[in-house]
Amino acid sequence: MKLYFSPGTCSLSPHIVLREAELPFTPVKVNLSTHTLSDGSNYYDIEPKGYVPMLELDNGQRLTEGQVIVQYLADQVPHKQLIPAAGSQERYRAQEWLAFIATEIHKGFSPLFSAQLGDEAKSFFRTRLLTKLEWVNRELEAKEYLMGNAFCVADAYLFTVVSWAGFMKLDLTPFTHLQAYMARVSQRPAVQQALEAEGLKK
Ligand SMILES: N[C@@H](CCC(=O)N[C@@H](CS)C(=O)NCC(=O)O)C(=O)O
Repeated sequence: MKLYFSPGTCSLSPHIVLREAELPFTPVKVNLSTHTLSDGSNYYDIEPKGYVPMLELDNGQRLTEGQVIVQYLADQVPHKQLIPAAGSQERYRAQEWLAFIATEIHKGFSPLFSAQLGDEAKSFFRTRLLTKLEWVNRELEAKEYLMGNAFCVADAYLFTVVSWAGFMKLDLTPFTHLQAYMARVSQRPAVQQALEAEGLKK
């Protein structure tokens, strides 16, 4: 398999999951400023939406959408229990988290990265995003991970997007449970390996 990624972006989530799953893969770095690969090829010719992450399977099929990619990966290694079994009530719970992270948190950050938006607009989006994170913080009060006491692929995704908070002037200090959670997830060996491989280790 090949993972098309760009360091520190949302592709860190499937990168972490690949390492949690101990699945062999080849990372392919995408320059998102130019949408090119290191050999100069146009990324839009490979992924017409121009987004990372993209997973290329050994049979040549290409999968996009981070929340789908991480479920595919987890389903390849059921013994690792990275997500509840398909069809179970708990699986829908995990999907509920993945969808919330994708639509409310991941895409909640997007306006903050915009070069077009001014400070006033960004302040509006920052406040809105903080209300979502406040809810997540409350959810984490009595849990180690989003699904309870076991790490799940949704944790790789939440960790990835919340790690952008520092760059975006989001003050997480009131969110003590979320902060403890971020520290907990960051200590996982697979997370450390992924951060190291992407050149993100402090
Ligand atoms: N819907 C996609 C969105 C992925 C996405 O937003 N990727 C960003 C990086 S975090 C990207 O590739 N941006 C490049 C661009 O907008 O051209 C998913 O959930 O996987």
